[in-house]
Amino acid sequence: MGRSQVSTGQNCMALLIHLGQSQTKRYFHMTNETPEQEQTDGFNLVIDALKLNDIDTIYALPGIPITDLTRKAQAAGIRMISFRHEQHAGNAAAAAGFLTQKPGICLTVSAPGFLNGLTALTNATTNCFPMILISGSSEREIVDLQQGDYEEMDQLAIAKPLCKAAFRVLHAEDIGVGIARAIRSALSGRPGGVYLDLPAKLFSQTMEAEAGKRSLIKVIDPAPRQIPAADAVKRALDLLKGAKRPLIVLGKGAAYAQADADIRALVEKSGIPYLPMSMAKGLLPDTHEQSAAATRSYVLAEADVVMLVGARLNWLLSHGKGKTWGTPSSTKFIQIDISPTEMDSNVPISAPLVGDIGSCVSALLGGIGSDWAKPPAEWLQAIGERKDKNMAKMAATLALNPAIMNFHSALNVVRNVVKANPEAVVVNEGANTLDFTRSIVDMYLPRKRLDVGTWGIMGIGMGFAVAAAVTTGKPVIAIEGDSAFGFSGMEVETICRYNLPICIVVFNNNGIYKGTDVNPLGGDVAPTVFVKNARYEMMMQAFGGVGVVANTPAELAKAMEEAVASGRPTLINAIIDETAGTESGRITSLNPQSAAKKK
Ligand code: OXK
Ligand code: ADP
Ligand code: MG
Repeated sequence: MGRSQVSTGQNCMALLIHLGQSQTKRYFHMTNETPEQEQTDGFNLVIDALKLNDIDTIYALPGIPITDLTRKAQAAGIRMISFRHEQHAGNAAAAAGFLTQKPGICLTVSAPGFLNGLTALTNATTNCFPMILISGSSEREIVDLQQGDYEEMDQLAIAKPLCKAAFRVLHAEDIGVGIARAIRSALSGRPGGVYLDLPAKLFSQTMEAEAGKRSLIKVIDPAPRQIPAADAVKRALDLLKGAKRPLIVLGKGAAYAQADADIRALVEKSGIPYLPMSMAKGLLPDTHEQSAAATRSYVLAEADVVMLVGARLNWLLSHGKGKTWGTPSSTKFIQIDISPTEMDSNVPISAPLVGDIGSCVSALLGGIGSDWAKPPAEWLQAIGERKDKNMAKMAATLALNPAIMNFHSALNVVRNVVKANPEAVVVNEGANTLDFTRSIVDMYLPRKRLDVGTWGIMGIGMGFAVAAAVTTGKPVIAIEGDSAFGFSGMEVETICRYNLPICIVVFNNNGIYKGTDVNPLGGDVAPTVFVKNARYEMMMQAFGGVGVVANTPAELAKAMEEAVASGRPTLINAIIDETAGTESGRITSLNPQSAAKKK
C-alpha cells in the first residue's frame, strides 16, 4: 500500500465495528454495505510491533497524545506500569533492559514528559543499558515553523546527541521499521538508549490490516555474537601467561552479558584473583576465595597485568593511571569489550579483545588447558593476608553495637538479610549509604545489585526497584540515603498500586552526608540538612503499605525480615546517627575543596 492511500482517522468516512478481541477493526462505507478491507491504525501497529518483538511491559506516564496507547496496550496484554514522574519510568525501563537483555520501553507525553524521560535515556546510554524512550510529539508542520503548538518541541533534534540513536516515524506503514530499528540500535554492539519519536497524528492514521501486518518486522538476532579474532585471543593469553601479579576486573558489562558460567569458569580455571565493580558483585559470590574486593587498593596498585571484562577505565578506575595504579604505573592491560573504540581511551591497551563477552570468555577458556600455571603463590598469599586482615577489621566494626545506630550496625543487619535471601535484588543509592553498602553487603548471585552506575546519579532508586520487582518477581531491597530517596520518593504510591514486593530502607541521618551542618549566619538551615526526625515511613502508610521506624538493629532486622517474607510494600525509616557519614563518602577527593587543599 502506498503512502497516498493512508488516510487519517478523522477523514475516514467509515463506521467502526469492533470485532471481538481482535486488535484490528473493520470499516464499512455508510453509503454502500460492501465490506472494505480490514483496517488497522497507528495505535494498533505500535502495539503489534512491540508484541511481535516480545515486549511484554511498558513503563509509562499517560497524557496527550499517548493516553489511549497506554489503554490499548494494556487491553492487548502488555503490562503497563504507570508512574508518577517520567524520569522514574525511564529509569525502570533502563534497569529492565540491563536485567533482561531486552530493551526496556519508557512511554511519555511530548515536550516536558519527553525531557523528564530524557535524563533516564541518557543515563541508560552512559551505563550501556538497552532502553527505548518512546514519546508522543506535537504537529510536525507547526513545530517546524515554530508556530507555538501545544507542548511544541523538536524532540528528535534534542534527543539525538544524548542517546545512541534517534528515529521518527511519520507514516503508519513505517511503524514496523521504526520499532525494528530502535530495538536493533538499543541491543546490538554496545547497548544503549534509543529515542523513538511518534507524532500525535501517526496514531490515528489507518491502513489495510493485511498490509499493516506485513509491514511489521520481527527482529532476528538483535545482538549478534561478535567473535574475537584468534590472534587477539592469543595475544591476550600470552600476556596473561607471562604475568606475575595478574588481576581480573569484572564490570557491569560482564554482568549484562549473561555469560555467568563461563566467566566463573575462566576465573576459577585461571586461578587469577578478581575484583568486581559494584554492579558486577555477585557474578561470582562475594565470599569467593579469589575475590580481592577486600583489598582493592592493594591489588590495583600492585597488579602487573589487568584483564578488564566489561569494565571501562573511567573515573571509577582512576582512568588506569595515577597513584591508584602505583607510580610510575607499569600495569599492562587486556580489555574485553564489544566496543572497539573503548580501547586506549585512557591508557594504552596491550591486548585489546574486541567481541561479545560470552564469545571472548569462551575463546579464552579454550586456551586454558590442564597445563595452565596458576599465578605465583607469593601474589596470592600477599592478597590473602591483606584480605584476611581487612575482613577481620570489618567484622570487628560490624560487631559493634553503638547506642545510636550507624551505617555499620544497620548494614550488618542488611548484610544478614541479603545472605538469607540471595535471590533478592538490592537497589542502592546515596553517598555514604552507597559506599558502605557496596563494601559491607555481600552479593551471591549475578545481576542482583543495581546502583548509581557510571554517573553516580541520584534518583534511580524507585524506578530501578520497580523494574527489578516486575522483571524478576523476587523481593527487592532498596537501601536508600535519605537524600537519595527524596529524588524518587513519590513512586511509593506506584509501588503500593502494583503491590510490589519492595522493602525500602531509608538511612535517615537528617541530611546529605550528615545532619549536623549549621548556617553560620543563622536564619535558614544549612543547604545540606533536612527536617529533623522526618517520618518517611508515613509516606508508605499514606498509600496502604507498611511503614516502620527502626531505632535499633533488632528493630531493623525484624522489619526487614517481615517485609521480605510478606512481600508487602514496606518502608523502614532507619534512624542513623546524624553525625555519622563523611562528605561525598569515599569520593571526597572529587570535591573541589579537597582538590584545592591537595595543591
Ligand atoms: C571492600 N573492602 C572490604 C570489603 N569490601 N573490606 C573488608 N571486607 C570487605 N568485604 C574494602 C576495600 O578493600 C576498600 O579498602 C574499601 O573497603 C572500599 O571498597 P570499595 O570496593 O567500595 O572501594 P572504593 O575505593 O570505594 O572504590 C572506588 C570507587 C567507589 C570509585 C569504585 O568509591 C565507587 O564506586 N564510588 C561510587 C561513588 C558514587 O557514585 N557516589 C554517588 C555520588 S555521591 P582499600 O583500603 O582496599 O581501599 C555524590 O553525589 O556529590 O557526594 C556527592
Ligand atoms: P563498570 O562501571 O561496572 O566498570 P562499565 O559500564 O564501565 O562497567 O563498562 C561496561 C562495558 O561493557 C562497556 O564498555 C560496554 O561496551 C561493555 N559491554 C556491555 N555489554 C557487553 C557485551 N555483551 N559484550 C562485551 N562488552 C560489553
Ligand atoms: Mg543522609
